[in-house]
Order: sequence, then C-alpha cells, then structure tokens
Amino acid sequence: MTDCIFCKIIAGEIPSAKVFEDDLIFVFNDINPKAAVHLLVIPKQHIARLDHLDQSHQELIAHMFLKLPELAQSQSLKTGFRTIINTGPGGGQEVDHLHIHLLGGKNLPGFH
Ligand code: DGP
Repeated sequence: MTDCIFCKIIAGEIPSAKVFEDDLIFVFNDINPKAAVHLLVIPKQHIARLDHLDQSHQELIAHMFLKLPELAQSQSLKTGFRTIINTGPGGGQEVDHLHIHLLGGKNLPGFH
C-alpha cells in the first residue's frame, strides 16, 4: 500500500532501526518505545489488522509467532517479555498495518 508508513519502512523509503528481516517479516525498533526493548514485528505483505486475517495467512502468522522467542533471546530478554496486538480504533491501533509489539528489558508491571 503506497500510503502505509510501515510499507514505506519495509521498502526503505522511511528510515528505521532494523533488527531482523526475512522473506516474510520485518522487525524494527518502535519510534516511541514504551520499554527498554520495544520491537515491532510486521508482515511484509500489507495486512491492515488482525481481524483481516484468513486461512491463507496461516503460514505467515505461524512464522511471526515462532520468531518472537528468538527475537526476545536476541535482545537478551532472559526473564520474559510482553507481546501486544492492538486491533482497530477501539483497540488503540494507530498504524493500519498488522504489527506485534514485543516489549521487555526490565520487569514489566502486570497487565490486568
Ligand atoms: P499501534 O498503536 O499498535 O498502532 O502502534 C503503532 C506503533 O508504531 C507506535 O508504538 C509507534 C510506532 N510508529 C509509528 N510510526 C512509526 C515510524 O515511522 N517508525 C517507527 N519506528 N515506529 C513508528
């Protein structure tokens, strides 16, 4: 999508601090970190939000989730980490390109 910020980051049109990239996903530091480590894990394919997924995305989603512990380990998040997916305006989603927040770096308070 031409007017999507995250698509532009994937294309290198907007600079970012890249942490990891492969054929399916792109991982970079959040511009407004809420923890010592705050990564965004995004699919290269433009999917606006979690509730736009369908069966055709199974392999991609499995790949994104299975990459999370590996990314946490690469960031030395030895005691654990938090993952968040905001969906839609009611869920606080600001950027309409599916993304998983990966946060950690010190003990985060419980989220209830
Ligand atoms: P959400 O509220 O779940 O849609 O989170 C969007 C996140 O994207 C937010 O934490 C800030 C981050 N973000 C927005 N624009 C940019 C950008 O241009 N670069 C980077 N690195 N992060 C961005």
